[in-house]
Amino acid sequence: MSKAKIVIFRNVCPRNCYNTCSLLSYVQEGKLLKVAGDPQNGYTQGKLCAKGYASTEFVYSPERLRFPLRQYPRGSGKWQRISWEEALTEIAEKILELNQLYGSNLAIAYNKCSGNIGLLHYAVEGMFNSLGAHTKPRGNPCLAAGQDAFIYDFGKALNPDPEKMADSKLIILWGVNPAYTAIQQIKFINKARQKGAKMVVIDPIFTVTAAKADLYIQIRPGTDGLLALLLAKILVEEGNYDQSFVLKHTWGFEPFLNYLRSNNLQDFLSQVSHVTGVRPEAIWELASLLADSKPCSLWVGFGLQRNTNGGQNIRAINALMALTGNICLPGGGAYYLNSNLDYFPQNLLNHQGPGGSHKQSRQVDLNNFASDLLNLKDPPVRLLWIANRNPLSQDQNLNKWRSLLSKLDLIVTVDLYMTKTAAMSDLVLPAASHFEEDDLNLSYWHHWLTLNQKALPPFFEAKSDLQIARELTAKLNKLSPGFSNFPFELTAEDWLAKEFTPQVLKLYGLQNWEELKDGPRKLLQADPPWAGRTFLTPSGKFEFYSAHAKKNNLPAIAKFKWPQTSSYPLRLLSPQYLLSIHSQSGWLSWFEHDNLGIVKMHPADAAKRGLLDGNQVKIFNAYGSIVRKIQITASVPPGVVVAYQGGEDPLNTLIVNAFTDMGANQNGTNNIAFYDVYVECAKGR
Ligand SMILES: Nc1nc2c(c(=O)[nH]1)N[C@H]1C(S)=C(S)[C@@H](COP(=O)(O)OP(=O)(O)OC[C@H]3O[C@@H](n4cnc5c(=O)[nH]c(N)nc54)[C@H](O)[C@@H]3O)O[C@H]1N2
Ligand SMILES: Nc1nc2c(c(=O)[nH]1)N[C@H]1C(S)=C(S)[C@@H](COP(=O)(O)OP(=O)(O)OC[C@H]3O[C@@H](n4cnc5c(=O)[nH]c(N)nc54)[C@H](O)[C@@H]3O)O[C@H]1N2
Ligand SMILES: [Mo]
Repeated sequence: MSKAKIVIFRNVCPRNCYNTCSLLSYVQEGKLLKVAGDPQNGYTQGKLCAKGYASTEFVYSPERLRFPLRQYPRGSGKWQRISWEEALTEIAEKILELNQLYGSNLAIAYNKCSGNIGLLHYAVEGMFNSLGAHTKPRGNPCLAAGQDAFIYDFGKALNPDPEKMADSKLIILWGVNPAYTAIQQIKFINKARQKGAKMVVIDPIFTVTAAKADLYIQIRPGTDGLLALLLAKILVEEGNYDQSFVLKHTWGFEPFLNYLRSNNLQDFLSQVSHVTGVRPEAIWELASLLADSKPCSLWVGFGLQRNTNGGQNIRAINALMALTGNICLPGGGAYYLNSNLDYFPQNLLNHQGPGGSHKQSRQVDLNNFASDLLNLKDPPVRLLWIANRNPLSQDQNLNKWRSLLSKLDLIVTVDLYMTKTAAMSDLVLPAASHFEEDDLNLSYWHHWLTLNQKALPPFFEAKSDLQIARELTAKLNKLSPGFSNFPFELTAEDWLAKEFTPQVLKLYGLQNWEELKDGPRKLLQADPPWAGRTFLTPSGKFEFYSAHAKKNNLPAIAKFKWPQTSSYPLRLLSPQYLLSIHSQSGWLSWFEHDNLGIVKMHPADAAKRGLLDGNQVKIFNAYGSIVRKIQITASVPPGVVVAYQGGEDPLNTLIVNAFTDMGANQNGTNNIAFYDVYVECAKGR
C-alpha cells in the first residue's frame, strides 16, 4: 500500500512578536505532522523558537475548543455544547433587540488585542464597522509611548533593517531581552560580534541576554533617561560628538545643550549614579565605548517604555544617538519598530460602515477599558465581543474587569482555548488556528512579508475570525435585511488579493500576490528615510527640540521626568517569558513552566523579610494579592521583584491605573505602564 503524500504548506507564526517566523507545514491527509522554519525567509532563516516547534501540540491539544459552548449561569463552569446556528442566532437576536431598544448599536462593544496579528484578523473591526456606529476600543497596550517618542524625534517610528545590525561595531540593547522575545535577532548580533563588535545590555534584570554581554549595566527601573542625559553630557563636554552631523541634520541642539549644561558634571555624575544605581566606572566605560565605536546600533525595547516616564526616557536615548551621528550611519541606528503595515490598504480594518456611519462610534480607551465601559451611559454597553484577547490575564485593573463582566447582558469570546476570559463568558466560539485559515503576515520589526496558507481542515467546528464575521453578518441580514454592509461574498483569498495594490506589489518586487506561494518576500527598500538624511519631522531634521511634543503638553526637549513613588517598597516587573507568548502557550505540556509560578527577589530584600528560597509568598498592594513561590537571586537588584506575566494567578490585579507619558499622539491613548507598579511581599498566603 502506498503512503499518502506529504504536502508542504507555507505558514507564518501570527503571534504578537518581533520574529514573525515563516514556517513550512508538513501535512499528510489533512493532519499536521510537523513544522519547520522556512529557509526562504532571509530574516528567520529556517529556524523557529521552541513555541513554534511545538505547533502540533498547539493545534491538537485536548484542551483546544472544538464546538460553540454556552455557559449558564456565567462563571459556573456549566457548559453546554450548542450549534453554530444556535450561537449566531442568539447573538444576532440580541444585537437586533439592543438596536430596537436604543435606536443604535452603541450598546454593543468589542475588545480586541493581539492574539493573532495577521491582516485578515481585522475582520473583527470590519464586522463591527459594518454595523455603523457602535462602541469601539482605541489605543495600543504595548508600544505606543516609544512610538510617539520616535515620532517627535524622527517624524516616524522606523527601524533600520535589523539584518544590518550584523555590521555594527557596538550594539546596545537597552530594555530589551531578545534571548527571550526576539531570538531571531541574536544571529545578526552574533555575526557582528564575530567581527569584533561589543555588546552592552542595560536592564534591571540580569537576563539571559545580559549574561552574554561584554558590559552589563544593572539599572534601576525608570531611571534610564537620566543615564542617557549624563552620557550625552560627558560626550559633549569631552568634545566627543559628531559636531558636523549635529549642525547639519538636527534641530534645537542649543536648548538641549543648555539643559545639559545646567548641571556641573561631577555633581551630575554622582546624582545619576545614586539614582540609577549604576557605578561611575560603568558609566565612563559606556561613554568611551560610545565615543570610540562606530557604527553603533542601539535597540530600545518595549520593556523600557512600560513606565510613567517611558516616552521621555526614550527621547533622551534617541538624543544620545543623534549626538553621536549614529542614527544615519550604515550599520548603526536607533532601533525600536517598523511600520510596513502602513503601506497596505488594510481593507478590513478600514471597512466603511453604511454611509460612513461607523465614524460616529463611541471610542473607549483599550488601556482603561473596563473603567471606561462601566462609565458609559445613554446607552450603557450591554453586549461585549472579545476576540484575540485575554483581558482577565493581560489587561490592567482586573477588579474593574470583574465588575464589568458581572454587569453585561451577553459576553461572547472567540478563542482557541478556554482562557480566564472565556471562562467568564456566556458564549464561547472556537477559533481556527493559523494553520486552518488563509492570511497575510508582516513583522513590526523585520521586513519580510509572508503568505499564510490554509494547510489544514478546521479543527472540529473551529472558524476563523473572518469566517465568523461573514456568518454573523449574514445571519443579521437574514433576520433584518440590510442591517450590516459586510461583504459576505468575499472570501479570504479575495480580501488577500485586495491588499496588493500596484504600490504594494512594486514595494516587494512582486508581479502578483500569488508569487508569495513560492516563498516570503522582503521589502526592496528597507532603510528609513534618514539613512539618506531625510527626517519626517516638521523641520526635516532630527529634533532635539520638538514643537510637536510641546503642542501635546509634553516637554519640548528630552528632560528627565522622575518616576512615580509609592508607599509600597518593591517595584514589580512582569516581563515577557521565554516559553509563552503573553497568556498563550503557557500550558503546553512539552515545556516546563515552573517560572510562571515564581517571584524573583534579591537576597537582601528576602533577608529583610525573613524569606527563604522556595517559600510561598504573598505579593500584594492596595489592589489585591497573589501567591507565588520565591526564588532568591542576585539576578534582580534590591528593591525590584520579577514575576513573569501570563501565569495561572491573576498577576495583573496588582496593576491599576498606571499609564505611560506618551502614546496618545499616534494611538489615541497612552499605553499601560505595566512595570511602574509597586508591591510588598510577605511570607504565607
Ligand atoms: N517569548 C516571548 N516573546 C515575545 C513575547 C512573549 O510574551 N514571549 N511578547 C511579544 C510582545 S507583544 C512584546 S511587546 C515584546 C516585548 O519584548 P521586549 O521588547 O524584550 O520587552 P519586555 O520583555 O517587556 O522587557 C524587556 C526587558 O526590559 C527590562 N526593563 C523593564 N523596565 C525597564 C527599565 O525601566 N529600564 C530598562 N533599561 N529596562 C527595563 C525588563 O527587565 C526586560 O528584561 O516581546 C514579544 N516577544
Ligand atoms: N503584567 C503584564 N501584562 C501585560 C504585559 C506585561 O509586560 N506585563 N504586556 C502587555 C503586552 S506588550 C501585550 S501586547 C498584551 C497582550 O495581550 P493579549 O493580546 O490579550 O494577550 P494574549 O495572551 O496573546 O491573548 C490573546 C488571546 O487570543 C487568542 N487567539 C489566538 N489566535 C486567535 C485567533 O485567531 N482568533 C481569536 N479570536 N483569538 C485568538 C489566544 O488564545 C489568547 O487567548 O499584554 C499586555 N499585558
Ligand atoms: Mo506587546
